[in-house]
Amino acid sequence: MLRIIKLRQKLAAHDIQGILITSSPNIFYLSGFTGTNAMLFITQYNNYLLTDFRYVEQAKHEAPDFELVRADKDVLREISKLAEGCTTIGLEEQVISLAQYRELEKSLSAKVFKNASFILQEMRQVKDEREIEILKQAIKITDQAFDLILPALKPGVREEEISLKLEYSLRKLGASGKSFDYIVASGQRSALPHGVATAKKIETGDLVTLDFGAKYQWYCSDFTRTVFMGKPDAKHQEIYDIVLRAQLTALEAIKPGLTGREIDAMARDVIIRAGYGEYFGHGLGHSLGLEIHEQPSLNTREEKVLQPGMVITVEPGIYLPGWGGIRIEDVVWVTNSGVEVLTQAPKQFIIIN
Ligand SMILES: [Mn+2]
Repeated sequence: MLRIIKLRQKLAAHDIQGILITSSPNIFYLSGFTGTNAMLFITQYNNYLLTDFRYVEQAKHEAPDFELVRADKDVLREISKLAEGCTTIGLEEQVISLAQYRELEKSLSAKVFKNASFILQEMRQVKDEREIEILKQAIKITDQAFDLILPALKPGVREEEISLKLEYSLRKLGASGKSFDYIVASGQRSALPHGVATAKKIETGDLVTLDFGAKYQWYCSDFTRTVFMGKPDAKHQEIYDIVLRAQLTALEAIKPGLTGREIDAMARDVIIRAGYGEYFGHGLGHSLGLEIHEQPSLNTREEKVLQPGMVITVEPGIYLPGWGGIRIEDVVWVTNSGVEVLTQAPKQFIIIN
């Protein structure tokens, strides 16, 4: 209920009398409901959860703070009844489709619609104690899965097989699924920052970037390491060291009060000074929680200020087309004075012979 109270304060501050929540992560965040078909409608006085016959019992159990409205067919007609006293209705602009919006305009023709996506985004930025505990566990099992995968990395093994084994390990360790399509990018493919696993076989002399994460109790973890198959040359080690230095620089610098842009610049500066600035083409990191990418980010444009309780990735990389790429990603928890690095996996250049 604490979340509902906070939400109501924000609705009042933005002169919104009712908010319609349609995205699954926000529905879960506010109500605890995990089914696939529901909407929430929340006013200053009532919380409604609208769902169909299939989910009635589940909703009673998972969302006891909500008044259940069974709507098998015309959900919007039900909402228009609930919204009678509201003049302005908040919508999640980022997730509502044009078709849904047109329907809403028809059913709620006298209402003013306001974007309210940012309200939930803001609320979810700072994690509470329970969320931190779940994220820590999600990260712990990801560390363990990395340990377990190292013996499977051998010349001749397909990237897809590694991806499957990672997912299997994570699920054995308690994950309910994967937090995104795993990146297993070997050889020249490691220069693709989002090189999802393919049928390519891992070969001696390859850099192999593994980027994966668990979905655990609805929360996401995210993790990246690049390892080497065989005997790395001086350049492999040089690039690895630069990426690591950039990452450590950011980990030491992060604290509440700095903007995402300022943190990004500190890590980026290390890579620029080493002469590889143009090969680090993405942002330094992103928050995560119920979704793999949340607000705020660490990148060249982010003006949002870090606050205690945020959980964010730090993942610099250097990608040289035709040669390969290296990325190192940890998840950190912003504390009152700095950070706690939640990822425990080793960070030295792992060489597999
Ligand atoms: Mn990431």
